[in-house]
Amino acid sequence: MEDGSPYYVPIAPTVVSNTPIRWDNPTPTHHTVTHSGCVEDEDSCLFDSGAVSPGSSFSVPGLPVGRYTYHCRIHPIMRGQLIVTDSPSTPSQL
Ligand SMILES: [Cu+2]
Repeated sequence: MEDGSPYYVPIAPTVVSNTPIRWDNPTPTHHTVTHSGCVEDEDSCLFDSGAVSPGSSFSVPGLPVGRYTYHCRIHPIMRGQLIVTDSPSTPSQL
């Protein structure tokens, strides 16, 4: 996370499925990491950090293959994307 655009750095990282993912918050303000599904449809909510305080971090144990958009509940302008693939060398076309 960063104070300025694009806020979530890198903006669209690619990670391997079922590998733990961590977001660090080095900024002086609280942020959240909220999967878009948590706002659009409760049933498709895969991760929602709640407020992550300055200097702390948020982790998920791993996600299935897919493309996940997420945002900060506190700052709606903060948006990011996460791409989860089977293999880091062969990104799947989604
Ligand atoms: Cu924020």
